[in-house]
Amino acid sequence: MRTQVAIIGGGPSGLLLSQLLNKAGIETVVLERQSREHVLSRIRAGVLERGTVDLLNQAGAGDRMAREGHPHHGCYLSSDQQMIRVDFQEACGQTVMVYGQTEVTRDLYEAQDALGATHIHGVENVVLHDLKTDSPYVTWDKDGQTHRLDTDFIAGCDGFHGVSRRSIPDDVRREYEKVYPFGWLGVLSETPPVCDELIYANHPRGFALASMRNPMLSRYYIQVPLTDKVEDWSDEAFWAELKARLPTGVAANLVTGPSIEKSIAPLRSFVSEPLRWGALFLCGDAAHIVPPTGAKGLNLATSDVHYLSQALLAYYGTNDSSGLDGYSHQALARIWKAMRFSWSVTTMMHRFPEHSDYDQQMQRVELDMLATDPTARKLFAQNYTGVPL
Ligand code: RFL
Ligand code: PHB
Repeated sequence: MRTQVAIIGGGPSGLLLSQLLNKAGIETVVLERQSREHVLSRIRAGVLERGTVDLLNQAGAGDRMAREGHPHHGCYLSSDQQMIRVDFQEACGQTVMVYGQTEVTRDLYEAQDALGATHIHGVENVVLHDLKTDSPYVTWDKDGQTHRLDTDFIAGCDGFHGVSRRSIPDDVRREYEKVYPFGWLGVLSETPPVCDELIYANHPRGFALASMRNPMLSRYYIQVPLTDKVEDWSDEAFWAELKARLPTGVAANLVTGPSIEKSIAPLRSFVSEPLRWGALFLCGDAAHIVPPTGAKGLNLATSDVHYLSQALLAYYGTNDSSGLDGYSHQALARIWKAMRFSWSVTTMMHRFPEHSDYDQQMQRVELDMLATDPTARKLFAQNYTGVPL
């Protein structure tokens, strides 16, 4: 079997890349470890930057998002009882789109089906071979047989636990990592959102986030110690803790109900450099992880895909390989900006076990600057809605 671009991983990065390339007549094969149903059952991101929305439209996968997504013109940061609104439109002329990653992924799978793109699910033991030669190939096991795919390039879109990043030799790869001493407990519930915009809450009991998917589907998170297990948290205990962390006036409007999903995600900042090794190019969570506080993970994955798809189009269109040569440098410049923003919002909003009164004062003054200084709000809004591609 032969293709032009082998794509490892059928999450949002892999599907979007495959879609953009197929639309331009470049052949791809997507190899995904899980079933399509499993990929579509993962509840993750909820906030899309303008650039991500544009890219989904360009990929021909934006129609349902235009009908069912919710443009947001601002968000709130709360500091104990104080509500600080950042008006994105006023601060930087941009908006974001609230539309779940699950829906993005579903739309991309449907767009791929319409183009007749090739996806192979249930692959095991994927191995990347001869990456530094002109004839790289991929092997995997399925149904008791080993299969082989010869290819020009390989896109590693297989997330943080995938095989692609680890195929770059240890002495070439440089990793930067910061692990935070807490996680987020997330709950999805079929209840009306407590507020019509997102609220990021800084509270002495810990961080909380009130988010949403649509007018009858809420997504809430609370900061929890890494030692907590999902089983430790009944729905009642979750709602009580969330209420305690939101400003009293907001908490009074909270509608509670049974959770339809509940999970804990640890928080981490991570970058692996370079993004290219011979024929292999890394995109999305395979190369970097941000803590979810800045809503950047999915958006960074799509910006990587934008740069890589442009580079591949130039290569196949006019034999111009400068985009491929510059991919790692170009994508990393944007990745590090999102790393800084995600780290700074995480640091400003959470309770850290080691934080002193001094650190608490630093949080207070940063929030106060956002409340009082239009320049501080502009910088926040520019980063939240996404630095230009
Ligand atoms: P994914 O989504 O992890 O997909 C990788 C795919 O590769 C498959 N795979 C393999 N396939 C073949 N062979 C192997 N050896 C393989 N190993 C793995 C996996 O099964 C999977 O299908 O990575 P991708 O495509 O790069 O997408 C990244 C995003 O999923 C991620 O950055 C976001 O979800 C992060 N994120 C958020 N991002 C935002 O932009 N805005 C948000 O509001 C936001 N909220 C969040 C988030 C992530 C969260 N969690 C759970 C980590 C909220 C949470 C709670
Ligand atoms: C979500 O709705 O899941 C969500 C929204 C904003 C974030 C993180 C997660 O910063």
